[in-house]
Amino acid sequence: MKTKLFLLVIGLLIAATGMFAQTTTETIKVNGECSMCKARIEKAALSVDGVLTANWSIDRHILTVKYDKSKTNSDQIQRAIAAVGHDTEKYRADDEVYNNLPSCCHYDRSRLTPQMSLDRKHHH
Ligand SMILES: [Cu+2]
Repeated sequence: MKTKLFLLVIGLLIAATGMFAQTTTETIKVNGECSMCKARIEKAALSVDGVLTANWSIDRHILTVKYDKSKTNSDQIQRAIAAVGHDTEKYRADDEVYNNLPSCCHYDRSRLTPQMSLDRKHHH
């Protein structure tokens, strides 16, 4: 009987831990060109509440983000990045914002063709 209770308590503890620590790591394709882009992309990702780490690879154009699933999601992070001028796999940056980037940051937009435009997507 005692063993059963013990297992129940352990089970509850594991469930409770799972509820609080919902950290996940994800890789997202993000368009960019140089180290300035890297700084801009990572800053935008980290500005999202719940994002713990962000690292964008200049060579691979891949952002690796670690975030708390109970606070944010991939969509929100991609929206924040598109808002500063970088196309992600899901969201296309506003043309005006993109055009205002320094010329060294003008990446080839045909490399990624996100279907959703940022301004047409409403918040949930
Ligand atoms: Cu750049």
